[in-house]
Amino acid sequence: MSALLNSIFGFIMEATRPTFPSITLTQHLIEEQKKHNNTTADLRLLIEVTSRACKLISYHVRKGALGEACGSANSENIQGEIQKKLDILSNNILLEANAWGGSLSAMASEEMEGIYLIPDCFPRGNYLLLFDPLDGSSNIDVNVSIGTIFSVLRCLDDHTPTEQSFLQRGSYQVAAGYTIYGPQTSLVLTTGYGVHCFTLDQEIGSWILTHRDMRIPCDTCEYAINASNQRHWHAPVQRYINELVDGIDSIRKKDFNMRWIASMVSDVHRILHRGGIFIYPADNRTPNKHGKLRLMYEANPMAFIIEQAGGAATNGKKRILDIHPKSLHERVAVFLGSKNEVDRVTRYHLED
Ligand code: AHM
Ligand code: MG
Repeated sequence: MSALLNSIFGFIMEATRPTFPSITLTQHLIEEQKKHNNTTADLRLLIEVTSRACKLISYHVRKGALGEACGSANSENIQGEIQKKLDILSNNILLEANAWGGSLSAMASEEMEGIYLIPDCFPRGNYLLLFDPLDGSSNIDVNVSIGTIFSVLRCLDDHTPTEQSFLQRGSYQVAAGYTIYGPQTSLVLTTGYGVHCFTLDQEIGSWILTHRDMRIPCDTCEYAINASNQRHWHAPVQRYINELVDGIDSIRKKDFNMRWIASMVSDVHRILHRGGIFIYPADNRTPNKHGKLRLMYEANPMAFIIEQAGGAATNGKKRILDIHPKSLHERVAVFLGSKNEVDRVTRYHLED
């Protein structure tokens, strides 16, 4: 009888066992610290607090039209873009969550013109945090995946940090990540030792490691670009995309597929999972001639993640992570994803 009970119990245990070991974000960060000595307690706290804030943003995103935060805020950010209520709410959630922890000195965001100094009533720490609180926010009201992108730098100033303290090359980032609010809520993170993806277990409220050491294949048959801007593109982009469109009839000798979600986190997330190239080029328009995306809190964190996963990221001519920023909200052309494709389109620019 007890043998029978044992085997029934064993069967139930086996049937209900998760198919992946449940490593939480906290465990993962502690293990990284043990292995690489790169994730100080302050950095861990900062990543945990930021990812906890993202759970709250995820909650508001999921509420959609049932919540209070849908629709336009009837205001513009520093880039002259119309802000959604959720842009502002997400920005405030990240500011409030990160103000008191003691690991940060200042923050900067797509939604704020200047930097945000940690108020005097809280301790100041050794790191700087940059974020795009809700990237792809034009998609909010139509229920398409959007996300939060963040980048962590060391604060090298002994004194009160200024905008200048943030203007460090992307290669100096100590951590970068994004969360994607889609059918699943996921957090993708690098601290310089590979790229790992955590899925939010909604029932228990924890980030669980679900994809360790993500790798981007060097070759791909998928590209992502807003093709409606074609008439504005520069010659190297025209040349590259024309070849992809002509597919098997071009020198590429294979057909390509196009995907454009108009939400960078979603396009990058797909590329991390199955390869591809994402392009937002500079073009002939003013004021967009330097590209649309922002270097410090969009291109840099994504470039760090992509490179850590074996891909490449350039502005068409040089590595994004080597660009020395001149201002907080600087824009940059972006070519990132599968290495062989990024190398090719970069070569086309250098040959031009
Ligand atoms: P945002 O930060 O104001 O949301 O803008 C960035 C977004 C990216 O997520 C996306 O790749 C791009 O803008 C889409 O641009 P377009 O509207 O030209 O398709
Ligand atoms: Mg954005």
